[in-house]
Amino acid sequence: MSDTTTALKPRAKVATERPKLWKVILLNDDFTPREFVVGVLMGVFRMTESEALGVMLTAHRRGACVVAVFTKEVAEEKCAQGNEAGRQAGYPLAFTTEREE
Ligand code: TYC
Repeated sequence: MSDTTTALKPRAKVATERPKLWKVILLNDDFTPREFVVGVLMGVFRMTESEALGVMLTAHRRGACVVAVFTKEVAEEKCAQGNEAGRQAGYPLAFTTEREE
């Protein structure tokens, strides 16, 4: 019989926190043309035309729509790009960010 003993190494608990994510939200308004919103969604958020149309229509009907979820920095950058595209064209198009629960 062997007298070897197997000692279990105490292992440090590894914290596995989910990285925090931020939603980019598109807000409806009464002035920005629908086609312009679709173009911004395709250009800034790399959506297909039918994806962009769906998001635009949801915002139009319900007041707001979650566009996508990113890390904080990327969400803020995309949000700023979308707002800037509207501003440059003279429309009140508005995106905002919100931390995901
Ligand atoms: N409500 C706008 C219109 O009727 C279109 C629109 C949709 C504007 C979604 C913004 O986030 C928006 N021209």
